[in-house]
Amino acid sequence: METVELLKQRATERARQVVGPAEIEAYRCDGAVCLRGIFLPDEVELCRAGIAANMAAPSERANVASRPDDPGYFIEDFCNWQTNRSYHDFIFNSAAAAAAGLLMDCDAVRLFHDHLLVKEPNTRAKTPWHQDQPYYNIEGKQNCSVWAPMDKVARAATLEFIAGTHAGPWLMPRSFMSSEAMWFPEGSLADLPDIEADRSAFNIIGWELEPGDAVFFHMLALHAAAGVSTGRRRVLSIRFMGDDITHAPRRWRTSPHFPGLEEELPAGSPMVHPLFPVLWEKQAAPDNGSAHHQC
Ligand SMILES: O=C(O)CCC(=O)C(=O)O
Repeated sequence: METVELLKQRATERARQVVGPAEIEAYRCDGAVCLRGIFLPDEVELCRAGIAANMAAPSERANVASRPDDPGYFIEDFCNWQTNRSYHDFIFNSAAAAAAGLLMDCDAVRLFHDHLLVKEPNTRAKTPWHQDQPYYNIEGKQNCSVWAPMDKVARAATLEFIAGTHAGPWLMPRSFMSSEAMWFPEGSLADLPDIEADRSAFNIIGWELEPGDAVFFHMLALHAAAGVSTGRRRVLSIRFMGDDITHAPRRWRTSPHFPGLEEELPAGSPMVHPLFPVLWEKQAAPDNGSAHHQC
């Protein structure tokens, strides 16, 4: 039987093999970095099993993000790690949290939530340009999400980012389907520029991906994805929090929603709560010699 300690040590070793000074620098400067082969083949199988179980019985938080006349289907679901054993083991035992810890340069990594994003073949629905953090109930800069595809993803269908946008400012979150301002009140944050009107004006980055590869990105990095053609595109995103993250209860229903959390974690509290377990802690390690340069 593998002990929790042994699994954690292995995950940290694996993350250290994949995350070096170049990856840390790319994350710091661009707000997104591709980590090739961060997940092992049996972890990909584990995550696929979790997605199959999730799709067979979506939670009451699930949301269809494609229109009824879409030839494909885009479904999202959130916060299932406590009931989905495969998600639990994938999140707790893979190198994802350790890699996020190295990229964020923090002492401890907590789970924020899991987010399923499946586009079935021929899904026309695009994921519009957006930042993630304005939809959430957290403040702080040390944060990281991993977008982990469990199918091959072509460059044309991958998650794209505008390098450097993680430095801010926060931009207006809108509903994907109707573009409504359902979170911050209309006019309270600047709107996004029309990126698709002139893509060449922006430093857009993105990677063709194989199962096992994943993209790690900051929750303020502007990102978007196209629809898909013939293949499925099964993705699990895992959201991580670093040392400086605090609770920011909102007057509106956040996405995802954590009902009743405000009574337990007042505004400004660190996210110390069983809903957000610690997944990784920095061990005393020799300095890898990386220095911070100007981005
Ligand atoms: O998978 C997608 O289409 C969008 C993913 C995304 O926006 C995210 O993981 O934050």
